[in-house]
Amino acid sequence: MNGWHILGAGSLGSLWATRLARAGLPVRLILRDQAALTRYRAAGGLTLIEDGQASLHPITAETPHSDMPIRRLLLACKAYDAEEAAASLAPRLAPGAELILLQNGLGSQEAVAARLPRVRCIFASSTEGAFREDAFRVVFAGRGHTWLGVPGQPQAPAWLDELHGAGIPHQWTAQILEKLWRKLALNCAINPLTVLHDCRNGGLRDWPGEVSGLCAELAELLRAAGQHAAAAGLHDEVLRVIDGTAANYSSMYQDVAHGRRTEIAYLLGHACQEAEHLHLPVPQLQALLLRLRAHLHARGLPLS
Ligand code: NAD
Ligand code: KPL
Repeated sequence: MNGWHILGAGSLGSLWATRLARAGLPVRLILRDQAALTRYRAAGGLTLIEDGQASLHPITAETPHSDMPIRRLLLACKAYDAEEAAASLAPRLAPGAELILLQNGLGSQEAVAARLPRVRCIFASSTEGAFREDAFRVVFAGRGHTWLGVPGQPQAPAWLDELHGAGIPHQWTAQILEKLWRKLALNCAINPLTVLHDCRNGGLRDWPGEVSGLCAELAELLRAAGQHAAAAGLHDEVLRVIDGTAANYSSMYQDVAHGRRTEIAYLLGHACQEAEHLHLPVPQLQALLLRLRAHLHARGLPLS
C-alpha cells in the first residue's frame, strides 16, 4: 500500500487518520494488540467530533504484527513510548520508509533515529489540540498548525500535498529544531508552574517573577544550543500565550490531574540535561525540575 500507516489511535493519531481517510487517502491504523483491535472493531471505527458534529470513520486497523510493509508511518504516541513503538515495527519498514515523529519536546526523535538508522525520520511540531472523549472517540478541540521537517533539508516530500487535500494545516521547514525548541521552551515556562501553583495558564499572571526568571534561563539555554531564533522574544511570547490561553489548563496540568504519566523527561528534563551538557548553570530550571519531580512522586506518578 502506498498510503499512510498511523500508530496510535489516541488524540492526534485519530485527528490525522480521520481527516486523511475522509479525503479518500488510504490509511491503516496500527493498534497496540489484538485486544485493542477487537475493541476497535466493536466500536465500528474512529469517531471524530468537530464543531459539535460527530462522524464515524471505519478505518482499517491492524496490530504491529501484521505483515504488510510500511512505507510512510505517522508515529502518534507519547514521547516516552516512541522508541519502543517504532522499534516494534522495524521488521515491517520497507526500504526508504519515512517516519513522521509527532512527539512534543525533544529527545525521543533522536532515540528513534538512532534505533532505526536506515529510516528517514521527519520531525513534526503541532499546535493543534485534541482529546479523547472515550475510546476511539476524539474531540478536535483547537485549530492549529503543524510544522514538519528534516533538519537542514529544505526540499519537502511530494506527498505533503496530501495534507493540503486532507485540510491539515502544515508547513515544511528545514528549521524544524527551532520550532521544537521554541515549543519546548514555552512548555517549560508555563506547564510546570501551572502544576505547582495548581492553576490555569492565566493564574501565572500572579507569578511574574518566576515566569520571567525561567524565560531568561531558557533563552540563554537556547542561545547556547545555537537556537538563536528560538530564543528571540521568548518572554513576550510566553506572556502572550498565558493571556491567550488564560482559561485553559496546560497539558501537563491535565496529565497530572488525571493521574497520567507526563512527558517531563522530554520537556523540562531535556532542557536541564542539555544545559548540563553545555556546562550552562540554570539554577531556576533545575529547582523547578526538583519541585516538579517531588510533586509527581507525592502523587505516585513516574518521575521521567
Ligand atoms: P494520546 O495518549 O492521546 O495517544 C497516544 C496513543 O498511542 C494511545 O492511544 C496509545 O495507546 C498509543 N500507543 C502507544 N504506544 C503504542 C504502541 N506501541 N502501539 C500502538 N499504539 C501505541 O497522545 P496524544 O495526545 O495524541 O499525543 C501524542 C503526542 O503529540 C505527544 O507527544 C503530545 O505531547 C503531542 N501533542 C498532543 C496534542 C494534543 O492536543 N493531544 C497537541 C500537540 C502535541
Ligand atoms: O502547549 C501548551 C500546553 O499546554 O502543553 C501551552 C498552551 C503552550 C502551554 O504551555
